[in-house]
Parts: sequence; structure tokens; C-alpha cells
Amino acid sequence: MDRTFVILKPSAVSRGLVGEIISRFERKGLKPLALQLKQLTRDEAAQLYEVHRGKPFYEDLLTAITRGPVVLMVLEGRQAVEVVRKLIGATDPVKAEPGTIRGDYGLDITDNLVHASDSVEAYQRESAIFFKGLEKTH
Ligand code: FUP
Repeated sequence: MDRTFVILKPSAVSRGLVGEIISRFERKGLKPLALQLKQLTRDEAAQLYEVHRGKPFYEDLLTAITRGPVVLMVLEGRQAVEVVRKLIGATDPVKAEPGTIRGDYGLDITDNLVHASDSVEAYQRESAIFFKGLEKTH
């Protein structure tokens, strides 16, 4: 079954949106395969966002994602990468359509509530940072 990797960012946790966001994924038919509450280290955040190193928003991105605990998850379901990208909406919450998670709950681009892998390759790289061995055991 197809899989994707999702992070509920610190603002989603501190604003009490974890249940709401997970409910949306579940209602769509996606199943959690791995789920963990974790305070990311700067090193883990840097690995996650390595493609953005050197960009003007890079430092703000690391600061925002290490501000407090996040919820890490692997979700399973048909075309999981594409489906979750649709459910979360455009990167900039101002542009995200109402009905999407970012469209309904976000306003800040750096702190846009959710991260989700944008390709199967990204899923493999990102999930391996946080859930080592998952592909071997599940
Ligand atoms: P997404 O895959 O939708 O999370 O978007 P990107 O991978 O392009 O961006 C990663 C993170 O960088 C986003 F969560 C928001 C942040 N970002 C900015 O802060 N400013 C920008 O101009 C673009 C992205």
C-alpha cells in the first residue's frame, strides 16, 4: 500500500489541532502506520529541510519546527502522497483553498501547520530520518 510521511508542526500541537487534523486524514481513509510525539533537534530539522539550506527563510523554518513538540506520522492508503498534499493545500496558507487544512487553519507561510512529503522519493528519505527500520518491519 502507498505511504506518505506527515509532520504536524509545533503550532498545530500548541493550538490543539492534532485531533482535528488526524481526523481529516482518517475520514479520507488513510491509516496511521506509525505515530509519535517528539521534540525535534536542530540536527533532525536540518536533515528534514536540507533542500532549503541557504534560502532566506531557512533559519526561520528551523526555529519554527523546533519551537515545541511535533507529531510525526506515516500514513498508508491509495496514492497517499498525492491525497495528503491535496488535503493539506498550498504551501502558503493565504493561497490554500478553504476546505484544506492550511486553508482552514493557517495564515503564516513559515508556520503552515503541516509538512507532508511531496513525492515517493521524499517519503522514503524523510521517513527514514525519523522511523528507522520501518520499511523492514512493516
Ligand atoms: P511544502 O512542501 O508545501 O511544505 O513547501 P516547501 O517544501 O516548498 O517549503 C517548505 C517549508 O518552507 C514550508 F513549510 C514553508 C516554508 N517556506 C517559507 O517559509 N517561505 C517560502 O517562500 C517557501 C516556503
